Amino acid sequence: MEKIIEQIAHCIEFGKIDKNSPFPPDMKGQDGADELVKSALDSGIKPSEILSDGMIAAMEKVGNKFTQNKIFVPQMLMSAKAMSKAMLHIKPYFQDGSVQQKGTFVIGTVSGDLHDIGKNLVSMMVEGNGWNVVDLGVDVSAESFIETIKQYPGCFVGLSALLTTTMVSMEKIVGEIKAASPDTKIIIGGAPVNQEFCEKISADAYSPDPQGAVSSLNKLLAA
Ligand code: B1M
Repeated sequence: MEKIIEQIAHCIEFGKIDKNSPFPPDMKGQDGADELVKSALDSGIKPSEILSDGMIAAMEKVGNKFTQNKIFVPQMLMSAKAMSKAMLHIKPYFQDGSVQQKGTFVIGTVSGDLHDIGKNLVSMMVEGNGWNVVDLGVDVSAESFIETIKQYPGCFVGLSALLTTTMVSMEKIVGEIKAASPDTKIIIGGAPVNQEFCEKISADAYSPDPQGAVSSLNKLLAA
């Protein structure tokens, strides 16, 4: 593997966004994911190679470390920020078709619920795994999900809920999406929900964390 791709992966894994970012302290003053991805593209390395061997591979490591409690929310956010900044250089190649995305993932926090920190982490991890993510934000109604599903045929949907009271909204939204679009696959997550609830409301998968959401999506895509 090209050395610069290994450096990009290192920056994303440890949250080195760009040259000016002070974190992590042992990389102060060095190029970050932003500059390195630009240099790699300028030197003619394929964007798809930078994305899959450097950026996505690093985010997978980050997701696994988070699942295993080896890192926590702040470190994961720094990695996700490095990924997002680097992704700005790769995005034009999605539009011209030289980098293929896996599909579209429509995500939102269910109606009545304003918590978005976990949902944003899921959103960033899924984007970092090569999906087009449409993030509808918080307090999202069934109608809004259904309208968006129409705009992105074949998309997958993610619902997040943090309140026991909004688990009711989640159940209602799953029912309405399935009635309007029976083939749409729905992944649910958030602190109060679990596998048992997932089965009760007939969602397609439950994930306890962002890496789990990525794995569930990839499994549903392959099925
Ligand atoms: Co609220 N809040 N809050 N709150 N809040 C909780 C959730 C609560 C547990 C606190 C408590 O009482 N101990 C409690 C819920 C109790 C319950 O229902 N069982 C609660 C309450 C009651 C409330 C209010 C009702 C308080 C009030 O006004 N009386 C109110 C409700 C507002 C509303 O939504 N309508 C409220 C408001 C707020 C703030 C606005 C102040 C703020 C939210 C800010 C924001 O999100 N932008 C807030 C916060 C920050 C919290 C706590 C402290 C932290 C939540 C969080 O971000 N965790 C929380 C207590 C706690 O958890 N310690 C609490 C970190 C985040 C990374 O974890 O979101 O669980 P989490 O996401 C995880 C997984 O769940 C998973 O991945 C993430 C990473 O592992 N995941 C998914 C999440 N979505 C997923 C989707 C997937 C897959 C995985 O696939 C699609």
